[in-house]
Amino acid sequence: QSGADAQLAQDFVEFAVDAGVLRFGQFTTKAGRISPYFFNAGLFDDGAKMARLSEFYAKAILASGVAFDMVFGPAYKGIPLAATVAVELARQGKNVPFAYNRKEAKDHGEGGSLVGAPLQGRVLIIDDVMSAGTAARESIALIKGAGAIPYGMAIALDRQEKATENGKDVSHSAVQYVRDQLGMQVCTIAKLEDLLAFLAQGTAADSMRAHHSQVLAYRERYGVGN
Ligand code: OMP
Repeated sequence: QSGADAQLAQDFVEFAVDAGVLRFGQFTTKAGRISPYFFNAGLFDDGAKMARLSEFYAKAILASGVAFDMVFGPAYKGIPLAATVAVELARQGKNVPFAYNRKEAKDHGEGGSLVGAPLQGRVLIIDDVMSAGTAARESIALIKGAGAIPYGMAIALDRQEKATENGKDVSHSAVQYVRDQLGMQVCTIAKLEDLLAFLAQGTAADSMRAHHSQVLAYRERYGVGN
């Protein structure tokens, strides 16, 4: 992480905590882990927050240098993300088509489960969080099925924890799998390590520092290195 990326990550963690999107307590993740923190992107719930969120994504995407011909937002949470990130990318001089999917295939009207621009070329998937990687696998299959290339992935938070395969923990994270095994570029605004840095710093409120040891313990149990 360069200095600029680290600063962007810290600003983002602070933004997410202030917005109540990143919370501390006891949560059960999709993979069934009890987590002391949870990132709920659905709580970026007004125009100003969405505008700021899409700026973070666009900055992280453009700074990563990832190549892409279009963006794709997996239903449901990826849909507003892909739309607003496409708007922000256009504002920053890179106008690309965007598409998203429905979870339920329509049986009338235009039909099919894909909406928006045709899926073609190098597709950048825009999603919220990657934990164990289930959601990522679904999007990748969908893009390949349409004959396009799942080329990159942009996410807000990399939880840097062990992926699961057939219900079992494996030693690598979902991000590492997507990057190393599938050869895709993954660009993240912030990672678990940025959250830990935020919680450890002196300027964070005492209540935040109190969560530090719990998040650290969670990382001991489920975390992976870079
Ligand atoms: P995987 O599909 O296992 O990678 O988990 C990603 C999904 O988990 C997200 O799309 C969310 O539905 C959910 N999730 C969060 O939104 N925030 C978190 O902090 C943790 C999870 C999770 O359940 O792991």
